[in-house]
Amino acid sequence: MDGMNIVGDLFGSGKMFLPQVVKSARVMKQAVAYLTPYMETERAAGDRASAVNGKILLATVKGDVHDIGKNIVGVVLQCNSYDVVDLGVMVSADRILATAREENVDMIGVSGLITPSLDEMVGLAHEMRRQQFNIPLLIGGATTSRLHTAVKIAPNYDAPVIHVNDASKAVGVMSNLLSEKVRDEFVASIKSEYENARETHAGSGRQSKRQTLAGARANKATMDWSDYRAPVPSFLGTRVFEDYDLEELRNFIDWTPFFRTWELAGKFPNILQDDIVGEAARDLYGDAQEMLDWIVTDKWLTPRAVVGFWPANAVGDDIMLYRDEYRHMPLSSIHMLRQQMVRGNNARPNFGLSDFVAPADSGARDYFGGFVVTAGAEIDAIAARYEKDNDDYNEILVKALADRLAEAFAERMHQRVRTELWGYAPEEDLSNEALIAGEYQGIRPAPGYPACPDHTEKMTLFDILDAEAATGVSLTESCAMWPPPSVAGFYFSHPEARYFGVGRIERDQVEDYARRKGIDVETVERWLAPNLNYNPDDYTDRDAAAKLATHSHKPALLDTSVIV
Ligand code: B1M
Repeated sequence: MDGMNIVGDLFGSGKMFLPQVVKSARVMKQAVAYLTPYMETERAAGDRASAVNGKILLATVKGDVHDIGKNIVGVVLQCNSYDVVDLGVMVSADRILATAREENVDMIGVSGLITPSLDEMVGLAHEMRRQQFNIPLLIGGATTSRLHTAVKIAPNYDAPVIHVNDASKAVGVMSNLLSEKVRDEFVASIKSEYENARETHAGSGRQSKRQTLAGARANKATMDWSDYRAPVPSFLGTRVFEDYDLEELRNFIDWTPFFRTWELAGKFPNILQDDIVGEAARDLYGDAQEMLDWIVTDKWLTPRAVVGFWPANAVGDDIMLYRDEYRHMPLSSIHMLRQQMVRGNNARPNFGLSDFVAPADSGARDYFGGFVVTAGAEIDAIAARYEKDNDDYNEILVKALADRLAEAFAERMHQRVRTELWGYAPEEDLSNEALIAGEYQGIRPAPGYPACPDHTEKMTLFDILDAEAATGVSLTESCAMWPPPSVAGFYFSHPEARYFGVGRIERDQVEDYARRKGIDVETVERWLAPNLNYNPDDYTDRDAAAKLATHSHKPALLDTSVIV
């Protein structure tokens, strides 16, 4: 424990790096596991007081499957002598709160990486107030933010609600909250900081000026469809790829994000020679290569994919997929969003992904593709074995490698799509670096990413690919994918297709989008919360009904759900 305190201090002061901390924690955890029966006997005999600083419950919220960040936080806290009750992933508010009572924890820390998790956190705070809890609630995970915590979560609960940016901050926050000496001052300063954040946010009104949806559509990106004709893919419908060769996928790994997961900043391969993190990066890379050898040689994982192509045309902002080349029978509609930012004198277009598919009235026969890939469902059992052995280091390592293989699989399948399966770039011959830099024709945006931030479009994609039956990947209620090392996305072939961020959108687009999808405005607002350029609370039901009534007379609005 004394040794771990030194490790914790060195990590806090930037003299030790995460992989070294997690490895040290492994030694401590395994030693503690050995000593626990003796310590419990001593404790029962009243010989020894508990050496624990405090107790926290950690969980990834309902519907979300990401846990590497949460696990790292857990290890760092344990290194600093905090007791951690980790409930794992996809944990409901009810279970979190029941366990918090049972375990008598000092605080709760929740993690989430996708937009729907933000709403779960708001619900949890609300429920904590209703059930009269008074322990602090800590919020973490990519997509959470100090601002969202201050504006949306904290007002629902009376005890402290604090955003924790990364693992290195978690210890400070927890120790401040548990210290009789500094607690009140710390809580007051967070309270006033969040109050200020709320005021600034409320005062800022609209984040920035947006144009109407009609204006944005008038400024869409236009392609010359007589110039580019996508070739007919080598098959229409779906194709399943079972038990994909791991050795082949290994060559497509992008290593830079792997080091970011371990909080080592720098680009691969230069990071291996970095003056500051080089040594830690080299050790980690060596361990990763050794584990990859085992994964490949002993076939620890069974990667599976499904890829599909359909005849398609853009219909307004949506992409209509047809059952066959006659294009009379729609199969489904993929709903897309459009940028509404004001771009000076409209010198740059307001992009929507449908701009990259030939419009139905262009006379061009276009195609559209979709995919789901997974590195393998076995990851859960492999990680559980390491967890049982108190080996957080290898548990995190194997999960991070499975994530890399999932992304490598998406990269490799995309390459095969361009050169062979769709075959619109048969001559392409690019190095892995060029692939990572995206130096090829076409794009593969994924639902949830900035160009198509609505996670629910995965439901349509899964449906048309019959993805669960084909790959074993399923969607949670928040549209996260299980198993976690999985990626789902769309293929666009047009040479001018490019990535962009939809950014913030206005109420007129949300209403239009809700109508196209055949769902209510409030549901769209929940799924697209970070993209709204307005506060949904400012719209009463009556306003919304009135607006809908006005809009429904506008012929420019398109209702593809009726066509489908
Ligand atoms: Co994806 N992904 N991803 N992804 N991915 C994000 C999260 C995203 C933000 C990228 C983006 O759009 N810019 C985006 C979510 C957008 C949104 O919803 N708002 C996204 C998406 C959309 C997706 C998919 C849905 C894409 C698709 O296929 N359609 C898909 C979903 C996967 C699934 O559902 N199973 C997907 C897939 C993947 C990969 C498999 C390729 C891969 C691994 C995912 C995984 O974790 N299993 C991946 C990755 C690597 C990322 C990014 C690039 C990095 C995530 C990560 O591992 N970070 C991420 C973008 C980003 O974060 N910049 C992104 C490292 C990790 C250690 O950090 O978990 O944040 P993190 O934890 C930190 C802190 O947040 C904090 O401390 C930790 C350590 O410092 N913290 C806490 C976390 N929990 C805490 C709890 C606390 C305190 C602090 O309590 C006390």
